[in-house]
Amino acid sequence: MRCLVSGRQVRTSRARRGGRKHGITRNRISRYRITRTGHRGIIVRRVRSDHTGVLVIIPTYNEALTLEKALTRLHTAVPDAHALVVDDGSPDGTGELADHLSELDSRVHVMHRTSKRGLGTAYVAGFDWARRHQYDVIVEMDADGSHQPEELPRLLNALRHADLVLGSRYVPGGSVVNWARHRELLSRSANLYARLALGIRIRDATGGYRAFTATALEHLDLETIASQGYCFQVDLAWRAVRAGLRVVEVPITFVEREQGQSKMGADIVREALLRVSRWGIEHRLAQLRARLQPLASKRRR
Ligand SMILES: Nc1nc2c(ncn2[C@@H]2O[C@H](COP(=O)(O)OP(=O)(O)OP(=O)(O)O)[C@@H](O)[C@H]2O)c(=O)[nH]1
Ligand SMILES: [Mg+2]
Repeated sequence: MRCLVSGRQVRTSRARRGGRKHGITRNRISRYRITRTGHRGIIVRRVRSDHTGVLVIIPTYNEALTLEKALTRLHTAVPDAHALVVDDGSPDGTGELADHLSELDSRVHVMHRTSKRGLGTAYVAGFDWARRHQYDVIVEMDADGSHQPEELPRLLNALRHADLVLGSRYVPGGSVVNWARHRELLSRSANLYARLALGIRIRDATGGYRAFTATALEHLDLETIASQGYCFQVDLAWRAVRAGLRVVEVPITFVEREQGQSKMGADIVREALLRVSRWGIEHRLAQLRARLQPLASKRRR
């Protein structure tokens, strides 16, 4: 496995792997009850028991057909993981379904927001919840089955030697199943553009199957994130690289959703294009300034 910041090979020796499951400390927290915050109409339902260290955040909008299966698969693959469903008032009843599943399973938590406000803001709200409840590892995962929970143990294993692990469709061993050609082309082009504009080596910066250490998230300045759609993923990866975090990619098989509808739209593509272009220009200008500065000070002397 290669670290994308230093370019160094990351060691995963048996000796270093031994010990704790997933290399994660088990944090215990006190119980808490239904919390209602007036802030943006967010309601967090109760948690009934102490938890272990992994929280999988699952943002949902109209995923009633797929959510239950995703949670069942998650808990079969990683029984100790907790899940936080962040639902944006889905008209199809996803939020109510999530509440029901949470009643049945103490590992499932639900955050309700009153309206659809984008993937990025859903994750930022989830990250904040994870921080307040002291989870050690935070995972991003879609509800539509595209991100296979069976691959999560590999991501968690890789996190033993990284700050951020990106599930990657575009490194050797990674793949995409059943995607329409135009979707794959769009995704590959977006990644190529991000790589060139930002000068990063990440092959799949737009993917949304990831694992962070809690400490890594603290370095990402989450309160300043304005990205709403899927460029949020590029934003986070870019921030991680600039913060000098150890970012690694592990191959995943991304499977096109079989049920429900995609929320991908032209506005999301436009936002990504504009923001990545702006970050790229700012980055190149900063590089240029850094190169010119020694010349300018030499001339002054
Ligand atoms: N809370 C919340 N979740 C969202 C929002 N938009 C998308 N999601 C969820 O984010 C995840 C990814 O969205 P998808 O529509 O599957 O987008 P995608 O995976 O890029 O596109 P497809 O490959 O076409 O499925 C899913 O679990 C969605 O339900 C939103 O505005 N708010
Ligand atoms: Mg999807």
